[in-house]
Amino acid sequence: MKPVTVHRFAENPLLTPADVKPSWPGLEVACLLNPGVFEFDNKTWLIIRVAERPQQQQDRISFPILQEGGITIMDILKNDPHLEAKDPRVLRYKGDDYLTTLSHLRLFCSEDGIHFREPEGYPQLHGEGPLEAFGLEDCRVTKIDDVYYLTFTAVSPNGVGVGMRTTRDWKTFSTPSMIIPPHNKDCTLFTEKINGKYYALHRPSSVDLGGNYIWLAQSPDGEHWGKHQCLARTRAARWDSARVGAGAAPIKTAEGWLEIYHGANIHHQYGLGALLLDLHDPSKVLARSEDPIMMPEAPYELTGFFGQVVFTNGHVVKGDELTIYYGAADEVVCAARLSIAEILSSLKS
Ligand code: MAN
Repeated sequence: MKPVTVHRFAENPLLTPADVKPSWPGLEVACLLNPGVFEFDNKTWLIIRVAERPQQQQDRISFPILQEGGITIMDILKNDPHLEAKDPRVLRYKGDDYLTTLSHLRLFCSEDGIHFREPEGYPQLHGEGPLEAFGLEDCRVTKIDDVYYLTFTAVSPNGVGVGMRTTRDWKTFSTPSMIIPPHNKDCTLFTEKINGKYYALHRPSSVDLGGNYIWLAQSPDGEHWGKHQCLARTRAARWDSARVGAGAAPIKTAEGWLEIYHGANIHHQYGLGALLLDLHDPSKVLARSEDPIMMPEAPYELTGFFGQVVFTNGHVVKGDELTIYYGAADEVVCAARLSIAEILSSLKS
């Protein structure tokens, strides 16, 4: 496969946890992750996942969870025999699973797509109700007509599902609703209806049979989803052997819908590749990257809260220029520029 040139921004990382104020007294921002991206009010906006936890003491793990009326801190001694904590992102205690950080979604905007600031007067989006008690993660934004559809991972003791909110002005939002139940994430809507139907990509996880594959769904109204089809599976012994998931909304090109997706191998190394889907019937996969387009390479991608990760779920398209915004090492927000024509041509070779 012809390699694709990836121009990482010289200013990377664009935002780090030190740039962001905690949302709650007693918490600190541990990581910034995986922004959704949209254009609004002549600016580029990021909706960033801000992951927080209390300052950590040497002998214990502390993490917040949302409960009616606010935040409760769980505090567990590291030598507690009921604690299983091998992964920095998740832990198991007395048979229940928890996240080590609590994430919410925060808006940042920029005139030049490089220097971002938190504007005044826009709300933070926090988990609401029992299906969002462990927070909101990895929001995709798709604009259809004048409505922005936010699809994100809603995490709770009930599992990991796809939540949705919609907005027109980024100040008022529809009531949260879970559009696809657990276990499912990495959901993005297509930017327009196809044959009169809304389309979305999503990623169920099947534990005993099947795996972490990218699926396609249709909807009459953008909220109720059905006619599910499996589009792309993991590929044994490759860069995307363990799990695959959609990134941001597919990009409409003359050759088909171009989707930048993430793939992880068994070593939890996350890279990016592309899928090309038929314009009129996106259940037809026309091409798929043999090799990754982008793998963790830069120091800020190799080490961090969870190293060896490049993960994108937001971009800006200007002609042939694709600017992806991405989470690096699950800790900082970065950007890179790629050519759409080059990606399409890599899919042919
Ligand atoms: C999962 C999600 C992402 C995260 C990657 C890498 O896919 O939790 O948010 O970036 O893992 O840790």
